[in-house]
Amino acid sequence: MPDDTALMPAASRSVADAAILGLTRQQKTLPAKLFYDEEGCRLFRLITELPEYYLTRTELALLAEVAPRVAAALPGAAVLVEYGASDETKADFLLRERDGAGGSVFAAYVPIDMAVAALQQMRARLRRQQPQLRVHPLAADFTDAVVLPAAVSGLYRLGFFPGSTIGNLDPPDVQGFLRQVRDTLGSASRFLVGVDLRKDASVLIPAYDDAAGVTASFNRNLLVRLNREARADFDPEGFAHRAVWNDRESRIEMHLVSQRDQVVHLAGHIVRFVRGETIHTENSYKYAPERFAALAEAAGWRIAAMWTDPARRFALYLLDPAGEG
Ligand code: AVJ
Repeated sequence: MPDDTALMPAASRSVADAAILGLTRQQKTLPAKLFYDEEGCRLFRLITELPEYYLTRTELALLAEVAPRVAAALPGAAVLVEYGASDETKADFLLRERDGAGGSVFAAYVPIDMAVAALQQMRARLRRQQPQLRVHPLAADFTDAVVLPAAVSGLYRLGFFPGSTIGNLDPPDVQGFLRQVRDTLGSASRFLVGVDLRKDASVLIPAYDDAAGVTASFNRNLLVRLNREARADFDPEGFAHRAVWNDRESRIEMHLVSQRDQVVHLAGHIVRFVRGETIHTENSYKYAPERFAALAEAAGWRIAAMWTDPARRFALYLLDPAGEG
């Protein structure tokens, strides 16, 4: 049985420290990973069901098609290592794959996430539903260097990074992350990555500024969280949600726009806003296929396959370590 010490969060800078760092810069920022407290996770799940948010449903349809092919091409008993795994919905497409003899393709699953409670619930569910599967959760930021549990060392490794979460990283960080995954997974591995593709702003903007206002609540929830966890006194309604397409950087930016001159206190600091000033809360990069391929190749991977939907909105990349068969 995996032990619970593996679920203790790695030492990380506190929420308040991260917020102060971002809010004292010229362009105020907050790190996107702060979105995902319990309420933020709930709001994000609602986002994935919005008519305008094409990403999740497009990726799920692709996964249904691609999972059997990816599983069939694995050379033997494997472990699935998922980066940023707050639930097993997507991994399940792979974990349920069976080999010719009816045995499961995956002997083990290593979900990596900062949400400890979510990891524990996932492990409990999987124990009931797939008792033969060994689940070794790792409580960590997916960008941290992780050490795979010794218990999976003999298995072929399939890395999995769905959801276009990779779009939250700036391109230099993407390269560093891909290289680190290459080092963690080693040469007996493959890496399946979900990437949202560059497309017209008329499709992108509504996906990040939906008619029902769920994304606006998701964005403002950052302030609610800071009020609770960082001794702040934001008036969330004093900030408007804004989504902008930055074509030069090929990214959607989310901002919170101060609706008036105002002063906010946070963990003993004073933060001043003028009317119209913004807090930059998220980048969501959208990749041209050749651009993503270039980043992956520069990080020691080779494109083994790429699948996309008919409208070419979203892509799944299967990467092989460069320089091996
Ligand atoms: C979870 C990072 C993939 O960028 O589309 C959704 C987060 N932000 N709506 C994305 C998000 C606003 C999402 N990722």
